[in-house]
Amino acid sequence: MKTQQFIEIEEQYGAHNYHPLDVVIEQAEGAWVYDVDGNKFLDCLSAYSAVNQGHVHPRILNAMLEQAKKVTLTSRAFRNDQLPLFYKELSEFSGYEMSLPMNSGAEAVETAIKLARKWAYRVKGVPRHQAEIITVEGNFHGRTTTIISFSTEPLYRDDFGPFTPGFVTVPYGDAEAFEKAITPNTAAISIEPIQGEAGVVIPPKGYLKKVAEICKKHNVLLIVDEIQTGLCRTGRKFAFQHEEGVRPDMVIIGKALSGGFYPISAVLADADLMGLFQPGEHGSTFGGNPLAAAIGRAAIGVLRDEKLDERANELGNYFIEQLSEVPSKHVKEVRGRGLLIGVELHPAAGGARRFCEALKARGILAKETHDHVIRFAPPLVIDKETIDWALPKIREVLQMD
Ligand code: IF1
Repeated sequence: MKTQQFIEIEEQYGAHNYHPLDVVIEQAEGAWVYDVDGNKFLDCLSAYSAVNQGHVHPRILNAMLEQAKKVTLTSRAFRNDQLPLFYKELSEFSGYEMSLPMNSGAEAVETAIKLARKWAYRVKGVPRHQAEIITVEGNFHGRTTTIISFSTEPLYRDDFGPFTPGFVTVPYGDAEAFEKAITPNTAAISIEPIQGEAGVVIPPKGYLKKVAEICKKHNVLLIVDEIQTGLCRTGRKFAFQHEEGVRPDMVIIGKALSGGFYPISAVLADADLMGLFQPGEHGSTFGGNPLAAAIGRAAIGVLRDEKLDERANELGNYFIEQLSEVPSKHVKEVRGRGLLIGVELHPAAGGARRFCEALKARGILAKETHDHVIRFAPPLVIDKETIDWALPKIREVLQMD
């Protein structure tokens, strides 16, 4: 079967909740993907940063296959021999004392919300069911009904109410507005250190540090969503580490926690906070299963042993610098940290989608975000030669009429 046939079947039988580029991928390795017509593409999306370790990383694949032969699912009614080692690995990697494993990113966000609320009632003394969580404009934390309740994107939200109460929105990048919004009932603020979906939006320098200080001062928890920015993507293990002295109370991770093999997410926190969860209060059939734990251990091992943070930092600086030097009437701004890069186009450019189509025709898969931004986020195992292969093609596309 060829591309067009696959697309027809998909359109007929599948829900139309996406508008993908018309490329049907059947295989992948490292930074490269291959379609059903025999074309090869450089992946500049990395499944939204889920394959930081590169597609089908052999070490993670091996861990998955070996574990799948032994035991895949026990439920948390019984213990398994992989989860303890996964916890330990996560703690050593992150510097947080404990973690709670879930599956999708959205579930981990829900977990953090529940933990923040419990902390508000049991520790801070907020009257029951009055806890507020402050969120920011342009946020993206997932698709559940509670999470879309504090989305500011009409497309994600408007047809799906009624909404979960208990959320307040302030502008992103404005620490003062955050401080003003704090009430005695405020449990937490939740932020992405860089807003991915909003178009690789980097807040002003010092913002996160300021927010962290305000949190301390007012006894409010700082929750950082590192689902997209964490696990080496931005040139640090976590993007919050770009500012010195910031240590969030909770860090949410997902995506690359499995290197793309399996949905694995987690909330990281110290024992005084994570210890608030009591048996029965939270859980998931698949969360922390032995297959996930074995995959997660290998995925973390790859990030650490291949020093993918350093690699993302070096190659990201190079890629951003090179992109910044492209003379193009369409480009408004090139911005990024590590290998999370956004090229924002002027509105007159006619939208980023046609540029992504043109990149695809030249063997590069990138995805527009919010109409005017092209996102470049290749797997972190990409090398300089491959970036140098892509640059002339990107240049050509940015210089189209
Ligand atoms: C889709 C976007 C990216 C996330 C942050 C939580 C989640 C995500 C910071 C939820 C997920 C994904 C979801 C995916 C596309 C993608 C995305 F454009 F939609 F916003 F990456 F930029 N926090 N982001 O970025 O994690 O439940 O999906 O595992 O198609 O919705 P999830």
